[in-house]
Amino acid sequence: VSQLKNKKIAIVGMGLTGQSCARFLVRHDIDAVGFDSRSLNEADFDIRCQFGAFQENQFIDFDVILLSPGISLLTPAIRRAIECGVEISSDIALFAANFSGAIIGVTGSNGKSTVVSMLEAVFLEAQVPVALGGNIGIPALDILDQDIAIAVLELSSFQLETVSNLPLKAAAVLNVCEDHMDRYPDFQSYCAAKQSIFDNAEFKLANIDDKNTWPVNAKADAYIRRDNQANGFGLQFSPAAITFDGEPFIFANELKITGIHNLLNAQATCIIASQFDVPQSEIRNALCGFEGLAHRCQLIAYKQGISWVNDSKATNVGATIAAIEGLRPLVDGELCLIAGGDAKQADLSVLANRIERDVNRLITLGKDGHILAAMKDNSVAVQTLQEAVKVAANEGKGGDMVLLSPACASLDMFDNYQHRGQVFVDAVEELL
Ligand code: UMA
Ligand code: ADP
Repeated sequence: VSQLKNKKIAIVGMGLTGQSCARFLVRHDIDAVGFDSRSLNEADFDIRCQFGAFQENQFIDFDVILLSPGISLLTPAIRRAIECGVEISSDIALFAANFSGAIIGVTGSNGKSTVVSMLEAVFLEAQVPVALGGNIGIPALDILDQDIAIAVLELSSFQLETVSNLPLKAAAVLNVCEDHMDRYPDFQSYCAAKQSIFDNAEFKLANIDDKNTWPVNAKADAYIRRDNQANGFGLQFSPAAITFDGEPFIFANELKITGIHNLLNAQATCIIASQFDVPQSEIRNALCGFEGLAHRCQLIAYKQGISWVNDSKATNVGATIAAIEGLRPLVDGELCLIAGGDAKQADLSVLANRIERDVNRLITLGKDGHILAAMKDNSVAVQTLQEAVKVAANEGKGGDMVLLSPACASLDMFDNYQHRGQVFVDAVEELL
């Protein structure tokens, strides 16, 4: 904190992150100015603010910018400030510099929220004081003053762009697939942002099947894997289980959540928790009691003999592939997929084989729905999610599953993925 005293600080972006930075600085009696390109009301904030479109030279006279993750480093006013020698920092960097406990960082295109929530459950079971922060929706600085030994941070690629050498006790890159391609020049830049989580991490966990998750100039200490191995945690199929030292440790049917992807999430949790010496019995208890998070492959209703599943959080292709792979084996009848939205410039064609093979009926909506619609004969394009639910109900029969797993962001039609999920839940509730 002392390094920030007497510096000219701009907080750029006054959403959740910017507001948490402002509160932190005010608590430490440090002055800053907040900026946001929306026109907001200054009275709502703890610091002086300026609102409106960013001018190219707006930030060049500051010493430090605390940048929100939703604002790209390529924004002209930010680029200009960097050229002029302004230091870019963030809430995550401030958190790491001021937290005295152990930090665990989890990134990846999918599974971050699930894994950090599983870790929280495991540490609580072991009576280790823990808190979650970061991309999950709780700004990291808001957990700084809690009396905790371990902070588990969900870190997005955006958040990783504005920190370097994060001192992490353990770091994981769970998986990567194309996401946020509207923000990165290419897929490799997105992967590089994720891989940077390892730069100063003591224990590095990557995914053996995905080289894009591996540390660049170092070796991973452990891998998430789909095979069984003599030492450490692994996976077996039929019967599906997480294994330890070659033997079943938790069978899939002991968990309340479904899908191979969730077994892999649980496996990642086992590996990280073991690094912190949590006894295996407590890891097991916590994972077997874990209910799963809303909007992620969540069974929300069983109506007219049809299972209705809300996977609104599937905002990229990897999540939708995981949902189809995980849920298809549970369906006796037909699988009807509702998908589409804003693909964020990702290549959706990697879904084509899955849809062709495992989806019986496809209902599409949203900005990029037409790209998906072309992948299946007789797909139905609709204008609203309510209409999608009606079509799915009219055409469905007992034993079927209707799965909302859009493979796209929701922002073309909804406030966020929670809103999209709730609209789906409400529409299903209205069915007789
Ligand atoms: N803003 C500008 N100019 C711009 C863009 C944004 O002024 O060009 C302003 C907006 O008007 C708004 C503020 O910046 O007032 C929003 O900042 P933000 O987009 O960084 O959002 P926050 O409210 O600070 O929330 C962020 C994360 N949002 C993003 O990364 C987009 C939240 O993740 C996170 O929970 C929160 O910090 C706490 O750490 C959300 C998210 O969508 C859930 N994340 C993406 C994802 O999961 O795919 C990465
Ligand atoms: P994130 O925080 O990374 O977005 P979530 O746990 O919120 O991850 O899950 C987001 C979406 O990804 C959901 O649709 C969920 O079913 C799916 N998912 C969760 N874990 C995995 C995984 N390991 N691999 C692929 N998809 C996953």
